[in-house]
Amino acid sequence: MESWVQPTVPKLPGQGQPLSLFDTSTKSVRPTSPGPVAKMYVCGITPYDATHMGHAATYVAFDLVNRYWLDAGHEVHYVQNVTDIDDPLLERAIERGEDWQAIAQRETALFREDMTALQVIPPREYIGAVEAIPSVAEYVTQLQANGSVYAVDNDLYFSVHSDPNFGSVSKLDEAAMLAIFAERGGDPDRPGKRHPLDCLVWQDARPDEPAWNTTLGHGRPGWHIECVAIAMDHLGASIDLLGGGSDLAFPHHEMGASEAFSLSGVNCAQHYVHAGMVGWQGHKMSKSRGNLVFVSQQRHSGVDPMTIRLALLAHHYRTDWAWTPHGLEGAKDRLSIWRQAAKTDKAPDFEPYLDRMRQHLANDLRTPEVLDVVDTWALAATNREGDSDTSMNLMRDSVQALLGIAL
Ligand code: 5CA
Ligand code: ZN
Repeated sequence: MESWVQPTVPKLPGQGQPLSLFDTSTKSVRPTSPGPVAKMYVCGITPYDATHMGHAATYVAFDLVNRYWLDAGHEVHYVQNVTDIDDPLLERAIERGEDWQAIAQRETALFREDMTALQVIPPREYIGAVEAIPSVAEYVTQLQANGSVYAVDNDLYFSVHSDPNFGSVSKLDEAAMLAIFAERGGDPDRPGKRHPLDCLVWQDARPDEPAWNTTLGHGRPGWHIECVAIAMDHLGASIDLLGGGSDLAFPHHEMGASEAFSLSGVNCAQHYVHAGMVGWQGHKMSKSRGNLVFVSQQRHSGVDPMTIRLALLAHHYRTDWAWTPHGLEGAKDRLSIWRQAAKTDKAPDFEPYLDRMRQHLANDLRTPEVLDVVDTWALAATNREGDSDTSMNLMRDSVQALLGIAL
């Protein structure tokens, strides 16, 4: 699938400490240790509705990882999927009386526009679930061969307890897993399953639903194996970071990690990183609940995308927080102060501020503190404290390279 437009990322002098991130599987902040090529897979959208602020916050969080690794001199191999066939998309198509493919194409196009406007660096490979179907069929065949897959009617299930480490990503106990499995696409009560948590890897064709001919027969992939197949095809068996919002830790990344382990015998990711949930009007923003603030809606009503990005960056990526008009106003003021400050002719040397920006980013992406650092510089520049007129360029470049804020 076509990705989107690459933003300008200036090269900065020097570099910071290695990036440390909170890893869900160890519940600790640990240094990342990529090789020359950092490998990152972030779960993409299910394109049945427009990009909301929760999606934007999650993709901006991983964009900061991308930018920090680039700043540290790594090449970043970033892969993302689009779940362009799944139940929610088909349900929406029926509800609206629209073709499911038309919805997927339209919403994916809008997502690309939103990501471009928000200066999110595009993935090198942007892969649709539909494109990955032949590959999914091959991986499912491998899972069948090693005995971790069984049939219920003509559907195929992955036996989660074939992996002795099942549960090690989300660290939830079985009762907690059972409680949320059904809410997040699982079918714990289906008769014929060997264990309620076993997950679908291949669904036999249903009447009136799209299906594809593969070596497994006529059908379509389960959700988790889609991401496993795309990640393994493009990044190999072991990656530096598997990411998404916290609602993906279980079941999606838990199941995916087990399927991947069953296929390769190695842990699929060094870090499992999850962004907090953004809410609106008292609840997690979700397409199913319909309480959404869309990026495109804000853009079309004249909000500068850089204001949106700054509003997102004002929250630490790992906390749950609520979108508010007040937060957007604050970001607008901050952006205008930074833009003003960057036009002055006397300011403190930015280099020590760049060091501090990097220190806070390296410590689990502490963006509220990073914004404070830039605020402090901007205040001094506005008061014409200091005597450097070259710092303005370094400030602009730093803010653009590390935060994705073009002034
Ligand atoms: N296609 C799957 C992943 S393979 C999916 O979860 N799609 S999604 O459209 O529902 O979500 C896309 C990404 O946005 C996921 O990483 C999800 O965790 C994240 N996300 C969804 N809602 C929110 C929210 N309210 N706040 C923060 N992130 C969210
Ligand atoms: Zn995924």
